[in-house]
Amino acid sequence: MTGILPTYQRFVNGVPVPTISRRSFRLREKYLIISVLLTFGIVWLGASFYLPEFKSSSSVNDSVYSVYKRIQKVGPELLMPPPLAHNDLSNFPVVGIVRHGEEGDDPHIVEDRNRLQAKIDEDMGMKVLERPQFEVAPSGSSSRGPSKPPVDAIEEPSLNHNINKDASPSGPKSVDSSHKYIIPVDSNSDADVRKKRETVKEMMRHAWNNYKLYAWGKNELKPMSKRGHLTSVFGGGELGATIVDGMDTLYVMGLMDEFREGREWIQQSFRIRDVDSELSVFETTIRFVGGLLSCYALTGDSMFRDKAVEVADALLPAFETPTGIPYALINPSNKASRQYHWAGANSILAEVGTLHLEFNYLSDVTGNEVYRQKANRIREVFNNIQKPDGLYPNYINPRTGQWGQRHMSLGALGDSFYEYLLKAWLVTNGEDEQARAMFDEAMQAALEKMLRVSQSGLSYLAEVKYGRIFEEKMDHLSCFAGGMFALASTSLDNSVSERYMDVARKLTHTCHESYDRSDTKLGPEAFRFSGAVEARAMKSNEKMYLLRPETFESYFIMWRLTKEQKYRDWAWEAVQALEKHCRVEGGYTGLMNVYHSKPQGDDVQQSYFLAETLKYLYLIFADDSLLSLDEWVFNTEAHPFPIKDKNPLYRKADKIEDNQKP
Ligand code: DMJ
Repeated sequence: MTGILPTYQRFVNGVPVPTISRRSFRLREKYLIISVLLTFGIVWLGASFYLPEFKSSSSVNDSVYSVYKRIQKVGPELLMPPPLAHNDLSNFPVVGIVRHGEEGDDPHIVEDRNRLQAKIDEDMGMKVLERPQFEVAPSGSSSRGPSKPPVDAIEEPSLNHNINKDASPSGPKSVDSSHKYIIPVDSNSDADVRKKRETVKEMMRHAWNNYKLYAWGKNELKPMSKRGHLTSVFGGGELGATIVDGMDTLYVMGLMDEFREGREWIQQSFRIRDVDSELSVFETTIRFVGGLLSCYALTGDSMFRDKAVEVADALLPAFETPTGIPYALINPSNKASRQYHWAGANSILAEVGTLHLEFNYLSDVTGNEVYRQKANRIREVFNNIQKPDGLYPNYINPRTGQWGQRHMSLGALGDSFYEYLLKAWLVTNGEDEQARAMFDEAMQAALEKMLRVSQSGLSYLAEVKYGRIFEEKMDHLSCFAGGMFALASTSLDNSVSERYMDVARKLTHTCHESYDRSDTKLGPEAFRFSGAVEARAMKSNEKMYLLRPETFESYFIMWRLTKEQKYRDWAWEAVQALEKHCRVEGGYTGLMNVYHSKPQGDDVQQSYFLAETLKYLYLIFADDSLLSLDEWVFNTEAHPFPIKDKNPLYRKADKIEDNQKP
């Protein structure tokens, strides 16, 4: 029998010597074995104690795999390339779809460059919130007051919500600051409508939860690559644009746990003053100031108002120009501002003309007039300047106050300027008469110069340059116009009201056609009317669908004002198309080509998808008392603003608070 340790044949000078076998260890060997065993035991005990996952794991392989999965999740963030240099032209593409920070095959960079090149070519010639109270309104209550929720029956089609300043001369009593918007109970809609509304709510949850999982605190989500998306309109930093933009949608849907987590992030982490890169004055106003002010109106939580003040204050240096018309971009940290490279010395009409609602309301809720003064100075320039053919060109030089290129559009670069003329009048309950007069004059000119009818009878808004039709093309962005004309029609009874409603119906129909004529049933970024082609995109960069809301915005307004079932039906078609083509495991993506039956995604979940697209779709299947058009005006990013003297949640400040003094 051999011993425990191996025996070796030993040689001495090449001659084998006899081996001696042993049955026991020497003392030194025993010490060695005991100390090896002791060390092993201590290491095992330590690992079990400090690494619970190691202990609980069924095998060591599982633990290693779970660590690998975590690194894989973090990986793309670590590998994300740094933002490009500020003066890189590719960072500043066309307004509304600006992106930067991601090179290579990001379709938006390619798209932006194409659009930019095209434009250049063209223009060279709370406290913790309580859950909303889902109460049934006491009988006899009105549908108007926020504390007196719902209605007994869906109202008859009403074209009569005309501004009536005499209705409440002193206005409703304002409410104390703890008063919150109460979501009205919808006791009227049938099971089918409720199911559709719940579908949209579930879409919001899917968009929010995936943003939370993969991009929390970043501006937007890349739903296919499951990571944050950098956008130059927000300076490429981490301002949580999706959180701020999506908050009021969460609130009106009653998603209060999500609302609370968003509020927590805004209070703890949203700090615009620290941003050391360039933000778009316009986008920051409509999404951040607008979103925060809506949350303030809905909840009375002063944290939202104070954050809105921080944002607006960070933008103010951009207004230091000879005319008061702001530059396009501002760096909050060093206060430097400048224009987009592609716009030369000019500011953009739709940008500088879309600050009025936010800046005026901010002055009202803080008592600080500085914001109103900024907005009014811009208004005065536009009121006094000579308008070629009664229209407003898309470019204006803030140093000279002179127009740039005489290119006019109700789509990109022009759109929301016109929208805000109407809404400034609506939200002041008719007080801002100048705005309504400017709106009506501009629309007279627009209908005369831009409104065209195709061979098959589709009405559309073409683009005008130097007084002539420039392109027989309508942007998806201009599809908000159906809703705008309808609001203009029903809010004032005058000689053009009927015409406005007729145009509203026709434009909304055309925008629906642009959806219906695609394989995905989602509408292209722009569509043309040229010979046999009608309401279809022709160029590849026009075939994208960027999760935009404008068409649904018009369906919503048309539904509320006419009660024609087709608008709900069209909205439901859109919901189904979004679910079929845009929904991915990690959220919702835009599409590269709406004419493909299986289109490639653009891998961006836009913040306005939560702020606007899903909000309008939800409201279409909700009762009219939810954000009633009699009490609320939606800013251009679908953030609801209370109507002065009509909505008790207006929350006008009594006096300038110390921390709000200039
Ligand atoms: C939104 O940010 C706003 O509606 C803006 O006025 C223009 N476009 C986008 C959505 O398409």
